[in-house]
Amino acid sequence: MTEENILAKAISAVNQLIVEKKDQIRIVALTGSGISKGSGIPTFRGKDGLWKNYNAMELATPQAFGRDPQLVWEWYSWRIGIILTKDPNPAHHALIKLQEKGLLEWVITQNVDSLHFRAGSKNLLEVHGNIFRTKCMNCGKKTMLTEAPTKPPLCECGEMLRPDVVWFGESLDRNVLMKVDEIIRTECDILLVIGTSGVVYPIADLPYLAKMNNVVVIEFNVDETPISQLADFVILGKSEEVLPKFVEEIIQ
Ligand code: BJW
Ligand code: ZN
Repeated sequence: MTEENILAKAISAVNQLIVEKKDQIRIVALTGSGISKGSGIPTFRGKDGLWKNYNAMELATPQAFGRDPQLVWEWYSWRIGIILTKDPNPAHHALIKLQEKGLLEWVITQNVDSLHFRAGSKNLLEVHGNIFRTKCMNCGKKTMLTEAPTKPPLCECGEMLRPDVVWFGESLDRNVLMKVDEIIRTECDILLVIGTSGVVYPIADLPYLAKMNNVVVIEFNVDETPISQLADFVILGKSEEVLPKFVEEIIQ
């Protein structure tokens, strides 16, 4: 089947559900770094991914920060600098159109780049944190950055601040995890899985949880992933190109 046919089939399945449920359809988007690729922000894995040139374990773990906070901050400052020059792309905006039509219940994002927020997403869960937020290692105070720090920033209490993101080996916020679990089990008819490799747990479990709860799973990615095997539809293509087409056909 061609990509156009798969897209058409997914659109027709969603429209049929909308008719059956009399517009009470609840769509949830689960996004990863691929949705921001079209904005010019690198993904993590793959040939142009961040982990191609940087070792995840030397940068995205609490141990790495403990060993060399200067190095870790340099990496985050570099990324903040890139993100500050980028804007939400048509995929982020397509989700806003779904939201405005009352069809999109939640956006669950693994991204830390704030692009969903900047696009105008309302019910947004940033499950891996936010690169612009810092957290004090001592008093826990959280602060927002407006520019890339040139050296490791300090809290008013004198202790070093860290990026308020979730590193490998750290638990995601318990309340957020309980919320995403509840959303998938009780507030979701259709899950759009957009631009994630689906290999980082516990979030990688969500499409499986969705399937167990009879949710229709539609994947948008440039490549197949482990999620493709369970997805009802796999739409291959750049999310910034394909998602707007999909949404246009759903909301008309
Ligand atoms: C496009 C596109 C375009 C490109 N259009 N698509 C169970 C089993 C095995 C391991 C574990 C497990 N439970 C926990 C673990 C350990 C670990 C883990 O999952 N490891 C695996 C890698 C094996 N998980 C954790 O440590 C988590 N904590 C936890 O579970 O605590 C309890 C615990 C601890 C220890 C042991 C056991 C339990 C925390 C995970 C935190 C992840 N943090 C990061 C960094 C965040 C901060 C930062 O940004 O610096 O989060 S890592 C990185 O990966 C980042 C992302 O959010 C996350 C997911 O990546 P994502 O978004 O999917 O990006 P990519 O690059 O992987 O994929 C991009 C996709 O886009 C690709 O598919 C492309 O094809 C596609 N694409 N262009 C559409 N234009
Ligand atoms: Zn402090």
